[in-house]
Amino acid sequence: MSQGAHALDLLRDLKLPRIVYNHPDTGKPQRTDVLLLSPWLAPIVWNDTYNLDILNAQLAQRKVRVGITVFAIKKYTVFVSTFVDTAEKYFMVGHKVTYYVFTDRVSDIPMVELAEGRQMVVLRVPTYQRWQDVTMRRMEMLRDYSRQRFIDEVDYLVCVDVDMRFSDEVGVEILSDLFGTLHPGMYGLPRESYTYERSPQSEAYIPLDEGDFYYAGGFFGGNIEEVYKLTNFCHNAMMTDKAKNIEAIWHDESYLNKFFLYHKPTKILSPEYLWDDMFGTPAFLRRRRFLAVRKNHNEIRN
Ligand code: UD2
Repeated sequence: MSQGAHALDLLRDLKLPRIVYNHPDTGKPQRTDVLLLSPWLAPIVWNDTYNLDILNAQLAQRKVRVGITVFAIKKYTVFVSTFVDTAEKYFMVGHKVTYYVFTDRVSDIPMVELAEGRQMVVLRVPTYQRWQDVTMRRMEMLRDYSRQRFIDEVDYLVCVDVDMRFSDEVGVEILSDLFGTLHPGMYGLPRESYTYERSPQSEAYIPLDEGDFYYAGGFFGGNIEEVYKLTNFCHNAMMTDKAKNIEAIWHDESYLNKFFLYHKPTKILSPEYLWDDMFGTPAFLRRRRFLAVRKNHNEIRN
């Protein structure tokens, strides 16, 4: 039997359970204080705009497998235990999750007890002297591992910074073919003030009259094909610039913003999904789900 026929056979036994919830009101938008849809009809995910029970039931039916990647290179291994401990509490609870921890210091990665259906894979990778290269080379490694490994192991990848902690639910509402996250520091600002790369010589260049949102480098993802396209684009653009001795202003984040401008994400996460308490707690922010951990940049990067 072909693989395709076998996959269809499995669907014969599909059960559609009854779920009871409030009737959606067609005359009443879920929220009026924030943008809920991009001009290309990608949902922007905010609290009080979705029903997680419905989404959980839908994705559990598909037995979705989620990979979450973090890089803990050099001293950043200190962030791993808080990251994983808090993810166990809040990230994709009840679903199949694989943590992929990329590191140059395998023996420094703590063993954390994980819930059923969850596992951790530690991947030894090279390091770079400059912190800028450490953060930028993530794109190359994510691309290569997507092809070698992730494509066979998971349905979606969530690629995040490690110096973070979960402090509230981050569930399957984030999943989509390709998703990015609104940067908390640029939220609500006019496009001209976004810190895109403004030099036309760079592959990351975005002119002043273009740009939808400013996306954060620390939280993006999608299915493996889309993450492959994204990381491949960013890595190649960085290499082209490097050959000309150019480095974009915000490193990988600048190239990510260029990619998203012309390959629009199919879902956008609100700043609830990447917040830093130094930006306060504005009224539109009903939940703070994933928070930056305080760090001394000089001390930790050197
Ligand atoms: C922002 C972005 C980050 C990246 C960077 C580029 C957010 C929250 N963060 O973070 O994603 O685009 O700008 O300038 O949007 N790392 C190591 N070891 C090192 C240095 C870095 O493992 O020695 C890894 C680690 O996973 C870290 C990530 O690289 O979380 C980004 O580095 P950062 O957090 O120091 O950069 P930051 O805070 O400027």
